[in-house]
Amino acid sequence: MENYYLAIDIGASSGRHILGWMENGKMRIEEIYRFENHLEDKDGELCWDIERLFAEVVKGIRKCGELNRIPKSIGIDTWGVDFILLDKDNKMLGDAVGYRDSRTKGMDKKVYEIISEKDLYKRNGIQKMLINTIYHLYSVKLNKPELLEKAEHFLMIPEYLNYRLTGIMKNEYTNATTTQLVNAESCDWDWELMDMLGLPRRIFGKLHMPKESVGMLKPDIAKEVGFSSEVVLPATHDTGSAVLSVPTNDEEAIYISSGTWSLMGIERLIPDCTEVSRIHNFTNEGGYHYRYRYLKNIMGLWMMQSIRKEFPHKYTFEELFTLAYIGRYFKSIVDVTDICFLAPKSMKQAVQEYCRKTDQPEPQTECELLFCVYNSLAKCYGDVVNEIEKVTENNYENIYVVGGGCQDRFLNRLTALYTKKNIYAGPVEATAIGNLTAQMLKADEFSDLAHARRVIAKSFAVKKVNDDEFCFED
Ligand code: LFR
Repeated sequence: MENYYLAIDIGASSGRHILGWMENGKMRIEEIYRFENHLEDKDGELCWDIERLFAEVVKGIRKCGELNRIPKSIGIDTWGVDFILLDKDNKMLGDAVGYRDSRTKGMDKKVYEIISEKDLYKRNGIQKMLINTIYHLYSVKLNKPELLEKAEHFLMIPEYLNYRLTGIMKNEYTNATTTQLVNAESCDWDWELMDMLGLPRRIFGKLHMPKESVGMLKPDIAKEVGFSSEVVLPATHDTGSAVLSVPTNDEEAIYISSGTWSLMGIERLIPDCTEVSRIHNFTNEGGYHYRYRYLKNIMGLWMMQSIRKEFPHKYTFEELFTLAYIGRYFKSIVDVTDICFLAPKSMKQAVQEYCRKTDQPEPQTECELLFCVYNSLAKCYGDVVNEIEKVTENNYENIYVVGGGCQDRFLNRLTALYTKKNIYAGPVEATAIGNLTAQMLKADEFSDLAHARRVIAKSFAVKKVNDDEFCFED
């Protein structure tokens, strides 16, 4: 009988339950459940429907019982940054407001009145993004102070789901670093910073590391799903899990975790919180085994997903590639890290407006629009590679694209053109594989991370991007 492990990987647009097990020295995975996710407007705020997400989590777990493949452990990862506050009776305070909500507008200035941007970066090395938890919490403090006054617990999304499954609250390190409230050296909450900002220390719990146990499913949940199992902590930040499964032990490799966001960077053993690093706006997110993800957030496939929603036809990916290829004569470029693309009412209009403001021709057709976004994304990848090489004073030959977005052959081809590196694409389910890997490391299926990565490299398709595809000579 195999030992099964269950990864529950929830992204901004969908969630999935993936069973993993070892077979003849290779990791095998099978998706057993999938569900939709999206932000929705609730009383003027962009929120996650956390009750529905929890119900979906339970439904997917029940599927394991139906299939008679009972997992030895279960791990949940989600996007970072977002949190839930609980009161003294462990009841949720307010809503699960999503990171794209505009409540953080102007909060950077407010925070910098207390601590300068430079000093903040020196402490945690986290890139400045208005989506970071620190700005959301500060907005709650200024605009809904009663919530923070009543709050007894701060849980990030996966931690809240774990709590609902087990009755146990545990904060996890990798996701905590996305709050911008964790000190990069001590790898613990920055209590001094919290005091400065007037955030109550009491709500933040001890930080736990990936591989630690959360607890067993509560009896009522076990009854509902038909079995009991241990919930463990993977890298609960999805990007932490995705990077764990980059299929190489080459310390000199650049990765792109490609999904709703494109997270591009390298793995390092020590953080870089210098002024040079800050100016380039690189982040030092906490990873498995105290590794750091030195990377940049790029708006990623979110722009493509949003544009597709505005098209009157539902094109297949192949059709989209063809349309984009036809538009290759169109040369306007937008900055895909610009905040105007975070949550626009219409992505098409946001792109057009950006071009207008920067005195470039506006894309009119679907072909032009698609190519403009693809081209801009890939150009940004090229720029980020240059920045990584400059800041680290190193050269890199290979880029590993992991996650759902690695299936985008058109983007991969443009990435090769702009970066002039070897591009390797795969695995597609990187985040779930990383989640499973942490669980399997806990269960001693692998001796260490290097062993796990060797197994991942031979278990899943990783394809070198072929230079002959989509000719751009003309
Ligand atoms: C990717 C991701 C990024 C984080 C963004 C917001 O899914 O987790 O790493 O910056 O979502 O949480």
